[in-house]
Amino acid sequence: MPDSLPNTDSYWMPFTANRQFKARPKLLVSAKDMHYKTADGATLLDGTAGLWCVNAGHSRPKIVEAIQRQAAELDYAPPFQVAHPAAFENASRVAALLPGDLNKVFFVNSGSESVDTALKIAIAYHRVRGQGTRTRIIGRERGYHGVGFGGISVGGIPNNRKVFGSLLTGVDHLPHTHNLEHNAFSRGQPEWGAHLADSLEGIVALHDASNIAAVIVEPMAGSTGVLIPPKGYLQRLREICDRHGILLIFDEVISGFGRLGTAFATEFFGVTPDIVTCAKGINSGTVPMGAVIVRDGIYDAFMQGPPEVIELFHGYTCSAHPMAVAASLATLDLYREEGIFENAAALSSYFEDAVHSLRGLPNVIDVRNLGLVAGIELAPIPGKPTARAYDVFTRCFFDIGILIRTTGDIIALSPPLIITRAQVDELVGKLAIAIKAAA
Ligand code: PXG
Ligand code: PLP
Repeated sequence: MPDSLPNTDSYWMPFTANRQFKARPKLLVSAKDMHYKTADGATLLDGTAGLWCVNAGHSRPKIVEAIQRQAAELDYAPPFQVAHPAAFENASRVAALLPGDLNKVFFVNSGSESVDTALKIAIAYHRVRGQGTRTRIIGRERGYHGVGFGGISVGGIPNNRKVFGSLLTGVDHLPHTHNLEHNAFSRGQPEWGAHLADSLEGIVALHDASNIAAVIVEPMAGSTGVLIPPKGYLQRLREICDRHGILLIFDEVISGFGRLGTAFATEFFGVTPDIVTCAKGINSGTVPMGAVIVRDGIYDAFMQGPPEVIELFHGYTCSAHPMAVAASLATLDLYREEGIFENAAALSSYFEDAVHSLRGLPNVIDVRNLGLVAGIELAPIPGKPTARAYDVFTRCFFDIGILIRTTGDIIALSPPLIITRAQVDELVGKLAIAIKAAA
């Protein structure tokens, strides 16, 4: 360990086994393009785009300079009853990446805030239209929608919910779509499982459509272990929501900004929701930022009362923060100038072949992929769930030179979208070594 090791006492780390971490810290000290440097001086190939967010690659000069310039020029501007011009441009640029009438953009600072904002907008929308009984929200098992009370309520990850009391009331859950018996080692979208969307009809029958505001799902679930929607599944959810006047929310915090080779997953799947949440890739993870994009009709429904009355009592001190906005505009420029989404699309079948070469390695019970995302599921060590994947993760960090992400016994790969074929080979080749070496 270097002499510069910090005193780790005060920092309560998020989603971390703090005592395990502090016994042997994994510290990152710098980053450039596809690589991190650790405090030990090692170089790691970034297989996770930080945490699914650094889509343009690390410390890109264009983004860095935009942030520096903005900090010197206008460090902060209040977002309530006042604004700065670039916020409007940023909203237009984000809206232009979405299809149809998804045109109105509400800025927030994280994916969690984007989810809570979307849920509040959905409930308030029905109320301003005189359908105030529509308050229930339907999420999905194994869904991840951040850590706000709204997000964990509609989310479906037991550990994120179980110690936090009664949560939001009036929430129900669809079944998740993950099924190894039918779909193990699928390439791209699995064939089996569209019918799982039909359970929404059962939930509607139980609660009555007049009480349901919205359904929220990740079009491709990332954080919970890379769950790829079966062919036809999202289309069917859309149809059922339409039939019953229920808003469909796509949580695109991970799938937005090129991860699947299109700007958003809504384009990839050809299914248009009513509300989209996003964050992370909006400025390549450089400054905290998120957004909620709604259809014109939703915004218009709020613009009815006297014009001097605030239409939505909601917002954050740092909504459309100048630094986040500057970073976002520079990032969107870079995505376009360098064809970064197109690179993701062009590489996705090469990436698919590479990750499926891991089939047959010890304990690998599934490989699944879409765009530049892959999930490699390992059989748990009996009685010690998560230990095997954590062992792979630690070997990768300290011995092998790649950064991966694990959740449970599932390894997730989601590299920056500037990755090259040679780097895909390196990432998957090194991961294979780690899987073979692990317990
Ligand atoms: N929705 C989705 C679909 C996400 O993936 C959030 C909301 C929350 O975003 P914030 O910015 O509040 O963290 C996310 C975040 C993982 C992992 O291990 C993934 C996320 C966050 C933390 C860990 O894969 N995604
Ligand atoms: N708590 C207090 C005491 C506040 O004054 C504020 C905002 O003014 C908040 C929480 C909310 O902070 P933010 O707007 O950054 O979400």
